[in-house]
Amino acid sequence: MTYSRISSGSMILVSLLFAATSSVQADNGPRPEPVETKTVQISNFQFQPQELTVTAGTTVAWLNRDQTIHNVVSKDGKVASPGLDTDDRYAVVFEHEGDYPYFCALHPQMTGVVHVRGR
Ligand SMILES: [Cu+2]
Repeated sequence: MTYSRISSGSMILVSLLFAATSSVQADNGPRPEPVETKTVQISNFQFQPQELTVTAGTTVAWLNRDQTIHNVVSKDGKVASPGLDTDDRYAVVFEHEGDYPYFCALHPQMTGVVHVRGR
């Protein structure tokens, strides 16, 4: 008796959760975000392009083309790659507008900036 009561209660809870999830999806509607990726090549101890302007929501990927390990870091911690070996890649999604200067901590003269603009 007690067991069957718990069981039916659980069923109702599951149904409510499912209904809530469904209605949230319906409210938002199918709106796939365009996923855009811009690549910054690291080559000859330089970020190329050194200055990059993207739309909010864009993924920026750094790709190390040098035979030297580099990394990509920013003072605000938004960008913080591990050491990138040759052909290693590191990507960050920039959701918010702003200017994001970054550099290579191993070669601090290597600098770059990502400008993120509104959609
Ligand atoms: Cu470097």
